[in-house]
Amino acid sequence: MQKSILIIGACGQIGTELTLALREKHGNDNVVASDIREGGEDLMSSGPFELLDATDYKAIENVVMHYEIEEVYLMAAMLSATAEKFPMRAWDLNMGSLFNVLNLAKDKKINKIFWPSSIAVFGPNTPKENTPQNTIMEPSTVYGISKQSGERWCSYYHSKYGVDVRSLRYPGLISWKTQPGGGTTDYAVEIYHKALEDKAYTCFLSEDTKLPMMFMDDAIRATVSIMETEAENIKERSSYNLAAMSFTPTEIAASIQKQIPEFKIDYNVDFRQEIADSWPQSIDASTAEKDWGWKAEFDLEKTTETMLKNLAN
Ligand code: AKB
Repeated sequence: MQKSILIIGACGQIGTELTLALREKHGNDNVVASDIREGGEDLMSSGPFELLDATDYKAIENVVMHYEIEEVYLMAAMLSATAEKFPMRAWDLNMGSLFNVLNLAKDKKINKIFWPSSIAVFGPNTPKENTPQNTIMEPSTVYGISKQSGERWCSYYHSKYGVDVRSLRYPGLISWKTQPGGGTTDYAVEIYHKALEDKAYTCFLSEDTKLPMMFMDDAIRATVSIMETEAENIKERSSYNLAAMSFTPTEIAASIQKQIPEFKIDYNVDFRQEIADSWPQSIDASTAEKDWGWKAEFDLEKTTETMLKNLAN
């Protein structure tokens, strides 16, 4: 069924691929991309685009009215590493933009919202392996605090005002079309670029830092799938745990070496190590599996093959 969709933050790592996937599914003209800056050629030329500041309620409302938007995907956010440098700016962007779309839905100007949460909602006191859907959440990062608060607000707007908001706790995302920016898991994308360019990579996390990760195709499938699920099956109105694979820098390097034997990794750990150390090592996604049928398709080997093949072209 065709519907009118707005993506805020469409030029970022997830937004770019999500926009292209939704245009494919719902028709180019029905999916309006927006961002504070212009994006790649594919995105700009394939459908409508608006320059839009996610913290400007009036500007978002104008776009929503103009295009008769029904669904909003809010992908604009400041990620974990940058947020540690600019705590107030991160809070203002991450929370202000969320309130803007929640209030549009509360006032019945849009019907449905997707908002991304993150494994960053968990903290140093959370069980690290197979982290459950509901457990201790004491995030120790600015980004994690904003995502955990956001989850509480989503749940509140759903129960008090009936807002249909859906959310996923994304792990680190690996993609070849658009690079991430400002995250702690970014190393798992940079490493493929450097493997092809220099046959060497200096990693800012230590060799045995294990983190939950996911290939972008799986993340997009999960996002489309949770948005297409019947409302009564969405039991978690905070956010769903989501999982595909977990690995360390040593393990991703070994998977690259199977294809580029001369590839070398060394380490120069920085402030991002402390962020990574506060996060889970693996995630239990059984609630998402049960409620709306989540199943990952990409493991580390398939991710490495796909990344190297596409980046080499
Ligand atoms: C980050 O590293 O900040 C993000 C995330 C895990 O949410 N990729």
